[in-house]
Amino acid sequence: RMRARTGQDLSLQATESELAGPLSGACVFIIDNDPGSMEFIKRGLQDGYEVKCETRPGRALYRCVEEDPDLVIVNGAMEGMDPLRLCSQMRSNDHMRMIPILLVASRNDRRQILKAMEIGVNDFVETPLDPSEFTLRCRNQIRYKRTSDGLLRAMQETIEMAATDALTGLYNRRYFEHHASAHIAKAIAEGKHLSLLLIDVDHFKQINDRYGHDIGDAVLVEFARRLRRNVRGLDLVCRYGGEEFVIVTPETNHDKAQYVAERLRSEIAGAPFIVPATDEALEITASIGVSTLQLSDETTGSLLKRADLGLYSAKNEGRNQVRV
Ligand code: GH3
Ligand code: MG
Ligand code: MG
Ligand code: MG
Repeated sequence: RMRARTGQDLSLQATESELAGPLSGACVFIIDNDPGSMEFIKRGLQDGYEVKCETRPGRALYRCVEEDPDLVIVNGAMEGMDPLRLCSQMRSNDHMRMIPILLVASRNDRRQILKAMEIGVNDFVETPLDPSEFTLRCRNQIRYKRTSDGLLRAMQETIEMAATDALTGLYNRRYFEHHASAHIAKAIAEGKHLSLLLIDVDHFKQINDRYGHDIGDAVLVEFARRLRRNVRGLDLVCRYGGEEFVIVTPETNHDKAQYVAERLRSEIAGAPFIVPATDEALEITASIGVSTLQLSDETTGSLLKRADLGLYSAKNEGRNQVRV
């Protein structure tokens, strides 16, 4: 059995109990505007499912998105409406794309079955229902849904991990390199301002040397937190390298960028960093180089280069300062 990082079960193989019984906790949503046949379908399901029903076809799509079931069963013999139109709407709904649909079709309606499969209905059973076949087809669809849910979650986690710095939780350099250029291109296209801040912890090597690498790490975590808390949601905050950070601030001109940088500098220097599990309070400072979009051929590289020159001056002129 394959397990993702968080330990959730990807169910790539079924255990024997899963093959024999219902998949525990699975939610099945039945759509049928006839209470009698609805009851009949419901009774055909194995115990152990959480069963939800909707008799008003006009509400079915909305309810389904809300309930987010593991399987939708649609009675193909509903009176006064087109069940396949409903299936087709569900199939093209963004929130329902991954939810399997099983059609209960009449044995003599081959055209409906073919049409249903064309629309993307996942499976069908014919009336009169064969209870064992109904059970198995439901379970197969639910198991398939669970497997794809697990894979999707694992994939989302992987994407998130690939973009994130594990220590600080900020975006990493890879993410920065992918997205900074898009921010710049957008600013140029829309004629908007944009600035970049390059931030480096002062004498960080001494922190490591004096207090150890773990304390150094804790300082970086708190440092990142102070950066994040003192910029806007639309600013791109990244850990660029060891003790070096970069922030892209859209819609921010030269003066405003300097103001933001100065605020960050004072948020770092203004209050000591408390070392966890000791009473030690560390005075941390940072130097910041700022650059602002000037030319229409500006790139991430040219902005970084100018910010780096500012950072170099800030270091040379005594650290704990902002330079452009
Ligand atoms: P300056 O003021 O000139 O920037 O001096 P500095 O000591 O900060 O700069 P230097 O580049 O000499 O040292 C950076 C140090 O950061 C060296 C490296 O061991 C440390 N470092 C880099 N990444 C990490 C990390 O993830 N954790 C810890 N604890 N230290 C790190
Ligand atoms: Mg440094
Ligand atoms: Mg250095
Ligand atoms: Mg450095």
